[in-house]
Amino acid sequence: MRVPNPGEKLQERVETQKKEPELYQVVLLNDDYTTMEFVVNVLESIFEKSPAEAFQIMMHVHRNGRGIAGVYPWEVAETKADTVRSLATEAGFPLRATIEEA
Ligand code: TYC
Repeated sequence: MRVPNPGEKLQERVETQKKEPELYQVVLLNDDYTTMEFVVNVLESIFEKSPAEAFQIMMHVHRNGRGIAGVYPWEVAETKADTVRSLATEAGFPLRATIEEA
């Protein structure tokens, strides 16, 4: 360690640490095969949307190719996206869900 000369102030070194983002979006992607009803059900059951909001989000994804199902801390977002994937696989639909920094 460097010893400061008498009278010399030790310069405080501020570490600039990059923080992980706090919140993540679960993004649903459109496809031609998953039924509208299935996507609405997913939005209601996994993302706790009202029937009207679920329908709106589903139609947004259908028209625009992608849309945000919800915004959560990383663990929650990951779990919800996993649940979407396994429900879709079980039902034989190719519905995809991804996670992005919010
Ligand atoms: N495009 C699908 C259809 O016409 C509906 C759909 C909406 C699929 C949203 C996926 O994330 C999705 N049946």
